[in-house]
Amino acid sequence: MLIKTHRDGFVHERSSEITPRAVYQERRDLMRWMASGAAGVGLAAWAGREALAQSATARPGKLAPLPGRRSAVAGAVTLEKVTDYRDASTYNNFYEFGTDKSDPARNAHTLQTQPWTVEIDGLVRKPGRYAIEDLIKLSAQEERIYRLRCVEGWSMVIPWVGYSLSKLIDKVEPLGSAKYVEFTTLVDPKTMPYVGSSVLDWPYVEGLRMDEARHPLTLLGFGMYGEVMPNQNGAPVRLVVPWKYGFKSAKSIVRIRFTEQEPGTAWNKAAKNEYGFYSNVNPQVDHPRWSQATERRIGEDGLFAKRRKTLMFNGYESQVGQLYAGMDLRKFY
Ligand SMILES: Nc1nc2c(c(=O)[nH]1)N[C@H]1C(S)=C(S)[C@@H](COP(=O)(O)O)O[C@H]1N2
Ligand SMILES: [Mo]
Repeated sequence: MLIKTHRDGFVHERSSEITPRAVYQERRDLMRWMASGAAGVGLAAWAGREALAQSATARPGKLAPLPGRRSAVAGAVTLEKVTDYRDASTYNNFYEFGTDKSDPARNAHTLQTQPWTVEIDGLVRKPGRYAIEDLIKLSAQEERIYRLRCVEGWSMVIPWVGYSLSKLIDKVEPLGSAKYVEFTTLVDPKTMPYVGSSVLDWPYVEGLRMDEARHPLTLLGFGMYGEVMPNQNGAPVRLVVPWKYGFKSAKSIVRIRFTEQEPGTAWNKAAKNEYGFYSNVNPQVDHPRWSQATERRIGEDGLFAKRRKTLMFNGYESQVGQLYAGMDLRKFY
């Protein structure tokens, strides 16, 4: 067991024995522990007050709990304050439902997430149409607190629930010729008011290089804050790639395709010189229209809230830096 604390505020786990938890998870455990009768009388009284005081924040969104989740946190967690559920579920980018940050929370209730299947095809031994229920059960759900930093300069800290995309990749057995993974998301004009607009070339498509897709930090997310994913955050299944700008984290995925060529992606098609295929968070490479050196943490607004310094690879450099060894990150932005 070895915990290494970095100045970037991260704890890097070196052992599965260590299971740091978000505070609200501890609250749940505390209540469960009390219900089991394990607490002594004095302790029970104290724990009862604690549980009462804290239960108000359990299931913050009042959505269904995500079945089968484990409280253990895998990979890196940040010790920074978790963004309020309210902010994380009302300040969103999901252009299918509008381009204002408040549009997805207002409009995404129309999204039909059941039934839902994900088509897996391309250069893979086990292609097929996978039901969302089977995907959820494919591997143990883990809670992971990741920063997500948007290309526009804001960030959040969110407890995601899901498992490493690599678990799914291993299961479907890509061929040796597969070098990239393409993610296509839903286009449904009946429920998505903006897919008729020309703001993007629909469907919203994203892509990762195979080694990025297989990296243990790359999360296939089914929920957040212990609950199923809110529609506006990309229900029922989305990517979370924490060292890349937020737009790489495709929401409401319907197809995963394994390819030999680098996939064309929605934002790259929309503005090639502004959004590259890699889109790694990099404070040294400015967007053509603004600096990427600092960011605003959602929930820390106000006249005197200081902007934070953006960290290389969003703070995940020690885990993902080697993926880009020798690459010119100004060219491959
Ligand atoms: N299908 C789809 N996925 C998407 C987007 C989108 O417009 N459509 N926006 C992206 C952008 S720009 C960001 S910053 C993140 C935002 O995720 P969040 O709202 O859960 O924070 O989702 C990404 N995934
Ligand atoms: Mo974004």
